[in-house]
Amino acid sequence: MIFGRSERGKPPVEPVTLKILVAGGFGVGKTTLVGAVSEIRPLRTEELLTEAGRPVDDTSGVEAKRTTTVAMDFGRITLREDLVLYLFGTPGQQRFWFMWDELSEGALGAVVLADTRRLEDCFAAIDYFERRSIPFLVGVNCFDGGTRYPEDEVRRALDLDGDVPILLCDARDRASVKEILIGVVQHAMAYAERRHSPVTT
Ligand SMILES: Nc1nc2c(ncn2[C@@H]2O[C@H](COP(=O)(O)OP(=O)(O)OP(=O)(O)O)[C@@H](O)[C@H]2O)c(=O)[nH]1
Ligand SMILES: [Mg+2]
Repeated sequence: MIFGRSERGKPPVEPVTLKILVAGGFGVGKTTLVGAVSEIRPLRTEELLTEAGRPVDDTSGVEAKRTTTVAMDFGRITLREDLVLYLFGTPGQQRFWFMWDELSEGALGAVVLADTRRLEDCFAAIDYFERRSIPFLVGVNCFDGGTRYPEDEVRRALDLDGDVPILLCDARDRASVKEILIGVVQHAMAYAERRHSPVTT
């Protein structure tokens, strides 16, 4: 047998690895989402929300939250034998936003998680990706007790371009999160194709 080749003579598949960001405001479920799909134990950087941070941390609407991500979440999921996603969850609190530039380096696309009870919290993330031309989709995390809004209402409220996909999800559910991630990859591929194809008039 030739070294590095499998029994049947087929070379082993080198998977394509893609980097996806998971962003959004404070407490929308970014860490939960990465944890729900990762096939490796996700790397987390959670710290307790403290009394000292109270004046700068905006916890309105998520008062029950005890910890927050201070650097990033990291996880991995194999979508297909030849396609592996590396997931990078961003910190939600504004004081850690300097991390975003590091994390977004080389990213194929992003998920902006949104909570319909605090939609305005994801404006900054949307703005960030729009400015840098990083393709993203909006995942509306359906928290219990949150009102369900029709897609076009969410689109209008967030002032999103018509081609930005909006998908409902449950950040705790593996299958639901997988769908979101497949959506990001498809959207990013279509985006890249549009950018590279010659303009026909
Ligand atoms: N009911 C419900 N609860 C959720 C869902 N997603 C997350 N949670 C809960 O919401 C809380 C916040 O989740 P995190 O994943 O820590 O949020 P985060 O966006 O990483 O927060 P920061 O890193 O602090 O910005 C946790 O207590 C989760 O259990 C959801 O889809 N439904
Ligand atoms: Mg987090």
